[in-house]
Amino acid sequence: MTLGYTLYGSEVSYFSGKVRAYLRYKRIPFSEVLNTPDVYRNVILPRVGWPVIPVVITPEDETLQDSTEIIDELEKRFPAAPIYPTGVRQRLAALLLEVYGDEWLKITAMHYRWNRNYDFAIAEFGKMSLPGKPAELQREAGLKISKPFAGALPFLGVTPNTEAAIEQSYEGLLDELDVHFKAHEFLFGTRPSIGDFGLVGPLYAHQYRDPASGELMKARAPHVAKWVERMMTPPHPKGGEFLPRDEIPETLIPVLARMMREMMPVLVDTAHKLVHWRADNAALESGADVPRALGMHEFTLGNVKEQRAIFPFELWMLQRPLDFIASLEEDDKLRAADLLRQSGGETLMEFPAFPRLTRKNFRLVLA
Ligand SMILES: N[C@@H](CCC(=O)N[C@@H](CS)C(=O)NCC(=O)O)C(=O)O
Repeated sequence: MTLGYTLYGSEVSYFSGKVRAYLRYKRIPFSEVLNTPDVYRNVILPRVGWPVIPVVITPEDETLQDSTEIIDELEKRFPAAPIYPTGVRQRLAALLLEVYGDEWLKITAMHYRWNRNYDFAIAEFGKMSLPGKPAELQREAGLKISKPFAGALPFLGVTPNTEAAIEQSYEGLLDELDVHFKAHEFLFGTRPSIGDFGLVGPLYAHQYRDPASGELMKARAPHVAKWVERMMTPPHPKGGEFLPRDEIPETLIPVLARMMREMMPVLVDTAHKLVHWRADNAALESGADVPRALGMHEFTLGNVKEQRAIFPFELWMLQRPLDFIASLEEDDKLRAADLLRQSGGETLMEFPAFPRLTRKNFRLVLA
């Protein structure tokens, strides 16, 4: 018998860290089960249809998948200490930073894991695959099951051409966040928000726990490392407050500006590509599967250009802040626009239209 909720995931996994941190902050009773091959075969594939973590099973035996859907469902069931700020600017910034953490920092996380922490990562994947078996066997298994992950690097635009730009961008982000977390416990005060949970995905498993990355974080940005520790071991679960008067600390503007500069051109181009794909597939109806990738496009990071895959899933995530902006009344919309202008994100006020996306049976589909 398990108590409460079951989280299927692992310490090495990006989105498991996001959900684990959330469950701990909300003091939701859960047990965590490692995603061994048996678990994929007996639990995840039959319930979800494809191999992915994290998966949460509720006490009523319902299956939840995708960290965002898990968190939103649990927010309904455990409404005390909401992690969505009510202030317009804080809420918008939190939703945006969730998108940035979930979708863009994958590039950073995957680069550091597979180019800077390779042996550790293989050993960890091996332990997951063959728990308790000799290291040599685990290494073999680790090499095998890590292939799709390590092999994803070029699709994320991680190539020898972009490595230096990725590290420069990440170090810049660390510096910016370090200034912020020197003064604030979390992004918007003493309570973590959905933005904090989005950022801790990459910043815990890959960038704190993987040893070479952890050394870099602790040496260069000790306040970020302390924030990761607060996220994973909440100092006041179900407590803390968002800053009064919907304040956005000045120290977050450079972080939002970095997101807008790096990620926004990719999101805009992804929207155009999805419009074209929809036109080319005019016969498809609502509920039709949307491909995981729509070919490749060029992106720019720092001074370099590279190719990466076009991921429509990123627009499903972007719908969240876009829907929020669209829901605002005039005065609030002006406040949101003002924050976006300060961060170089005006594009979001007039983001190009694209076919609406939703999820059905744990898959991305046309709405
Ligand atoms: N957007 C999903 C992504 C889940 C995800 O990418 N999980 C990774 C491990 S952290 C995985 O299992 N990937 C396998 C795959 O994507 O094929 C979430 O928020 O949960």
